[in-house]
Amino acid sequence: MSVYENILKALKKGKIHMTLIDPATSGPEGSADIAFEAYRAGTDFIMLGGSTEISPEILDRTTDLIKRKMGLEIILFPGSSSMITKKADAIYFMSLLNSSDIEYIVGHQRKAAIYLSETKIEKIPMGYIIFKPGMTAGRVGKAMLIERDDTKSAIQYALTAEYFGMKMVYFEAGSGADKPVSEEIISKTKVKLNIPLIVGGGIRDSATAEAIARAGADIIVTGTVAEKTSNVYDTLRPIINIIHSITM
Ligand code: 1GP
Repeated sequence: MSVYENILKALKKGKIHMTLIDPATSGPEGSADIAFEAYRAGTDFIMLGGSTEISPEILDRTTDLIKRKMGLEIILFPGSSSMITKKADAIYFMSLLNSSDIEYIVGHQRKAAIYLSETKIEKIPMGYIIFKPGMTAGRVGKAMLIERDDTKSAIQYALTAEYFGMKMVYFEAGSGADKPVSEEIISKTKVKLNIPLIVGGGIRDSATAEAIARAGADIIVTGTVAEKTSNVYDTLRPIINIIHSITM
């Protein structure tokens, strides 16, 4: 089964959690440690990447170390065309739909396409949409940030992704954001959307994760919370448990 099919299969049972790990922050060994603790805590998939440039060598090493520790599938979440390792299972072939810079809509993607065609890595087309405050991803990607109450733009972009044939939509508030994307925007988008909705940025505790999942997010991503704690298992376990308990 493909990674995407595994995601859909997992979603049939309920909401899922993905752990985002940025090797630029944690280094290869630190990233592998976080991945293993997140796996023990029940995370469903590992996402690897971020907005800060990481060399393919660091990504290769990080992926090797993670795979040595456990069998969760690794999906790349690249910030640029060079942030790719063929050792990963899949890549979000993502377009930052609300960027003001064509590079982030189709430029990096074009540069990576031939290389990707020569690897076995699975490409998962995904529409990436950044909301205020946007943080580093918003700045680097030159996003025309969507206001926290601009439901109409959110739905427009999400449906555009679906009608382009993308397989997922990602609503991003930015890593380390003070608040995640609003529940109202998530719920009003979800009723119109026919592809899985990923929500990330600013989710740090189980109450927030529950609210985001109940609003309609199918996949909840956390990153910073695991990087900042000294006990990844204890921190992630309640967040993941509550997400898995929601089957709506
Ligand atoms: C960032 O959505 C992810 O791309 C995760 O955000 O680091 O705030 O959990 P956090």
